[in-house]
Amino acid sequence: MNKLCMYIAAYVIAGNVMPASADNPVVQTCYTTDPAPMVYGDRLYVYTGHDEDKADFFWMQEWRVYSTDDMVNWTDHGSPLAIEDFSWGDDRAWAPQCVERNGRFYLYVPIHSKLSGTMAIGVAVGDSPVGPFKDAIGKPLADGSWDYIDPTVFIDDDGQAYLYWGNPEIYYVKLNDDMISYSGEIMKVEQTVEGFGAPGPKLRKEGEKYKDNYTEGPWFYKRNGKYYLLYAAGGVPEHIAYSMSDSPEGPWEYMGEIMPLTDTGSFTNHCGVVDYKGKSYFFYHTGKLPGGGGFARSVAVEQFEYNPDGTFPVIMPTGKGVPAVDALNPYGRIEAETMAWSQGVSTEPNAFTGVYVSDVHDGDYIRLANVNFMSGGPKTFGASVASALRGGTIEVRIDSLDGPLVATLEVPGTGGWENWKYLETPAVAEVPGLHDVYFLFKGRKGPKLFNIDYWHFK
Ligand code: FUB
Repeated sequence: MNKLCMYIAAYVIAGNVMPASADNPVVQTCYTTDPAPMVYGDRLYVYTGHDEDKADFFWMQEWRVYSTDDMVNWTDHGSPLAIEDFSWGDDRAWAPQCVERNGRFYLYVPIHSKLSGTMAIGVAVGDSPVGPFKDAIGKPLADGSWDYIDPTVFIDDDGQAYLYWGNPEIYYVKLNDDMISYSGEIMKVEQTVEGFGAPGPKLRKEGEKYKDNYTEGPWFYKRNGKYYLLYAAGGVPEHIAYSMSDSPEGPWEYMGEIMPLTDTGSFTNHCGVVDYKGKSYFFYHTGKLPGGGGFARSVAVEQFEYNPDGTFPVIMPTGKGVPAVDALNPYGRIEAETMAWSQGVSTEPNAFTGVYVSDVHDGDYIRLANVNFMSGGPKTFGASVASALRGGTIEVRIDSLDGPLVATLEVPGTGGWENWKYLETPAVAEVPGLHDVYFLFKGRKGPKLFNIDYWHFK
């Protein structure tokens, strides 16, 4: 038994319940959409769109990326790519997907093209999974149709990469090894009742009831020799359905619904699927964050198991989220923008510190899940903070917002919202083992209190 398992066993034997799952939606600091998970190294990254506050359409301006190594605590890496990074694009930063090839990261995105006045597919490249990314070719990879949205990329075992996309038609190309160009024509998939539950949009008969129909948001991959195409289906409101094939270019067989229609508060849905640390995860979006809705969506995740024959079970949206697959070690610098849940706070980027936690007000809090204090518990708690006003207090509590107090850090004014000061305070309680940790922010009611860049238990 390794050390972590021993601690977990001791915790459970002692009669404690493991505080081990995070809630949906995954991100609470802003609206996030169209999740595209990617495993690289020992982390899981999720690329998302970003619904603007109070939007009345998908007026989306940037893409964002989040990562985790335990499935419950997510680090906000900010926006690695935005509309202005494409000289030829001017609006609608819609559903992205990233893939790694030979140590470089290729991010495929739909964006409104100034050149055609319709939607187009762009490709950006970066040297790290969290960017920054830059337009790889200075022009669209595919342009000239309102159908050109929602690219999904997959590199097959023989090295051939495929890019699928489209609404309401389905298109694909074979990408060249450089990942920024393709060979041959853009192919259109023939939609049939057998393949997708209905003929293509132009051939559907008015008034006829079909099994289902492809709408948008394809997610293409291979597992155990079978190819999968998952997609939003049924028109709006959308559910998620899928088709399977023995070949990357079809023919496809319609397999049924994965996430049926339920009242998620969002009339779109958009999925991404990934295996990570031995478990399978289904990412999607809802309108469930406070203030959320059809144009204020949020990424959520469910764990699932494939049926023995490789087909999908039905997956329903939950508010519960997924169990932890690892514990968070708090003895080291942890970015403050790592959280299982938060209330009230936002995040902001800064060229010097990277992303930090901002908009901290009295009563706001951050929760971290499944934090392993190991045998002794911490001796000190410290944080790098900044405040242009009078500051406030960080109360560190475990297991609930009014759980045992571990430390209280007084934050003074530091002379600026980005004048960082590292401050430390002794821990007042021994809290060995696994706990959820709450940072509860207190201070004057009304104004912003302080910003936090990172924290540290010793
Ligand atoms: O986020 C904008 C659009 O909404 C996406 O491209 C579609 O898949 C739908 O989720």
